[in-house]
Amino acid sequence: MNAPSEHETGIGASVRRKEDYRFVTGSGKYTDDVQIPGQTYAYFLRSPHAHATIRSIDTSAARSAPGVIAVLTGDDLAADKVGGVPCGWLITDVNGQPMKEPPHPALAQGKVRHVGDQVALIVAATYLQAKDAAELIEVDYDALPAVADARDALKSGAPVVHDIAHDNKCYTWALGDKAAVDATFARAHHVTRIELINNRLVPNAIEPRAALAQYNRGDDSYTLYVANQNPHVERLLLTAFVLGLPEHKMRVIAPDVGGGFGSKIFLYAEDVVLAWASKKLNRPVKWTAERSESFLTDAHGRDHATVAEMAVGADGKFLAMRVHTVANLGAYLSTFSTSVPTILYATLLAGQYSTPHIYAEIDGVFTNTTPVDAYRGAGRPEAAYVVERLVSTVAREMNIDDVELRRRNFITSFPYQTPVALQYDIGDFNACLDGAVELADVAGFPARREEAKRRGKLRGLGFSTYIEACGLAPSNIAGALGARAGLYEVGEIRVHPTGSVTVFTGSHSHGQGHETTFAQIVSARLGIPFEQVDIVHGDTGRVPFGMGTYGSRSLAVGGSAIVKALDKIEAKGKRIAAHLLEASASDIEFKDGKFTIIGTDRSVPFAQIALAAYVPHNYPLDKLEPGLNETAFYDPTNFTFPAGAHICEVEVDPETGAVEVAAMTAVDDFGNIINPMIVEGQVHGGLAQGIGQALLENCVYDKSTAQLLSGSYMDYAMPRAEDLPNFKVGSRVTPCTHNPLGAKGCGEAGAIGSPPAVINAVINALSPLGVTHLDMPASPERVWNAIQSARQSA
Ligand code: MCN
Repeated sequence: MNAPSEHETGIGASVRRKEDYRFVTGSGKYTDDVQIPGQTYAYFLRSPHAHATIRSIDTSAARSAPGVIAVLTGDDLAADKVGGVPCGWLITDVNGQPMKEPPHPALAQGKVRHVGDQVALIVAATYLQAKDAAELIEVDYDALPAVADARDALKSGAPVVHDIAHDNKCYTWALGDKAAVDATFARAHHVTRIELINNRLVPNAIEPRAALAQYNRGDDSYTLYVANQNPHVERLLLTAFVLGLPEHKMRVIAPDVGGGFGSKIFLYAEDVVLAWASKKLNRPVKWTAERSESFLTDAHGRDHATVAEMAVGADGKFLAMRVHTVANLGAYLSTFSTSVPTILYATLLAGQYSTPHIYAEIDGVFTNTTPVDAYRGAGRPEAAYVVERLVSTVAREMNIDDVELRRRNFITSFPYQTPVALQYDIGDFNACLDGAVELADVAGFPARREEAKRRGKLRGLGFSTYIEACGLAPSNIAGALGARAGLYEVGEIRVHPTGSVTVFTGSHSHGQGHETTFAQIVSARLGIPFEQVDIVHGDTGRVPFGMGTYGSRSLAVGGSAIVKALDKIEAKGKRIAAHLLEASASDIEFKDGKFTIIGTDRSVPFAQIALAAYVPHNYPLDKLEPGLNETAFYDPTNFTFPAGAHICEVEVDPETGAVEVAAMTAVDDFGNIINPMIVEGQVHGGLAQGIGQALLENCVYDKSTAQLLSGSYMDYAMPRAEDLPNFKVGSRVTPCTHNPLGAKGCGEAGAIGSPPAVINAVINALSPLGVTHLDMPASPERVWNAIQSARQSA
């Protein structure tokens, strides 16, 4: 299964993933696989109410249940002065005031605010003993009125989630020139207005969240194994913000992690409680979520309600765009929750278009629901959905062809400064659209539509030309926008005396294949076999520092840090080679794995330089230190801007409302590509998630009780293979202008571009009946109802 060395392994080669050997043979090591002598098991008693005052908690019976070691509550946490779970990103309100940042105790103190809120920790010798004992805990709740929908939460008289405030608004945030937008709308030839719901999603990684905390009494330190995408940030928040410890007193290890899709970037309340309990009990404490807990407590995604308008000229040119979004933040502020509907959403509302004026206003709102945070795409799918639904609605209302309208409004000259803060460095939107139109055989669509009609089916074609900002982010920009940590990345390369290499990266791989693609970069540059490069990630005890993986940043930022470290190795290698070859370092070039005196055939291979670096007598020690290890940080000067064109073709059965995705085409521009097969796999995964959101997935709360109604796979429909067609995937390349690899991110694109393409296709199919709007997911029931009401009003 390991890629054989005789195969091409350089940059651009479709090398098979070296980590897959471990995964398909069951040799992976996930958090739940870690066993520490003396470890105990944790179970969390969670609130059955969405909103309630806790009058009392009686833990006496549970404490004496078999196997129970301890039962701890919010009072114990408060007595030990353990801080609340912090938010990682501060937002400034439109009136210049900071957002409301209510406390988030890791175990409820006085009140519970969503179903699943943590009320008590039970630690026992076995997991089942802990779970059984939880049933013996008597909690006297005084149920309070609850609110689940963010728009309801803004109404006067709505239940207020946090006592620190009179209402549920966390912030109102705005971007763009409102006066210019309003003035343009006043004189527009045509105005299109749509109202959209971006449906709430549950992340559903295959591996549930898990953590195992160990306190080491000997040196007063902690080791935390945790299924996490971001171990250094987890450590920073947990030590500095919550436990009040110096960072070096905690080692966070995120071993193999079975998918995250954003939901494992955050510091969760469970991690805080486990770390604290491990010291209090002086025993390792392990917890692995059950699937029903994942539904209730993994941070959810999306949940926007938006009104969007486009002002258009008689020639179909976009003149101005106005957007108002109500974003559900849930009951507490999860680590990046505040940045998702603001910085990551509103800044993408220009899409691929040269709309001169844009104004967006966002209300971030507390409700009695699970916290909402980043989920594959994080803000950017929401933006693409608004823009692309709006554009296709303009096309229909003004009777302009979908492709033609997009072309008329595309940005064609770069760099391009959008009216919503971002500066796109490069792109070729026409090239991706041309490619997709050809691959999807758009020309043949009318014939396919006619043929479907003869079978009694409605066929539709939907377009989406999206852009996203990846490679998060320039630290200074992120800092100015409220981030509490820098967003650079680090790469350390250790060259061993035999010339093999270990790379320590601050990025984290939990399915994206970094062990393969990063090894491709290093082996190609140093001219050493692919098998001689190992990648280490996910351990604060081994990797010098890191900002983790999210926002499709690992290659563009983490990969670039590795390239910078390679630059340093090459520079030092030249000095060693110069000494060995008795030449000047400026006369040495490094190519094809050899250091050569330029213009001669006198050269030394990399492996010989590596050995020489460890043999101090070969060169003056006072001039050059032994070894060939280098570390570099990379902080990008801009985001990267992957973009593409997605075209979906659907067939709708008007009798049942069932939608079949007949074809899905994606032509994307990810800049230079390291491994086309891995990139295609990333696109496939994203498309599956995007189609899942558009047609199947929906996280539903009861409006008045705020109970989660879709809390299991019986009620929450994940896409399965039979729901998906064979994807048609293509690529166009405009290399990123500012990172050394010329690469842009690919990990989220599929989930960003596809939902609007799918819904535009369904509306296109139903438009002959007069249907003009549908919300996601376009379930058979929704589609059937839309057909019936269109027929009735016809
Ligand atoms: N790559 C490449 N050439 C490019 C771009 C990327 O060869 N031009 C390769 C990279 O080297 C890497 C992979 O493609 O092996 C993805 O790279 P990148 O786009 O940098 O994304 P990240 O590695 O930072 O992954 C994060 C991204 C996000 S934000 C989510 S959410 C997501 C995703 O990736 N979660 C995933 N893909 C996932 N895939 C799996 N299996 N599981 C998840 O949880």
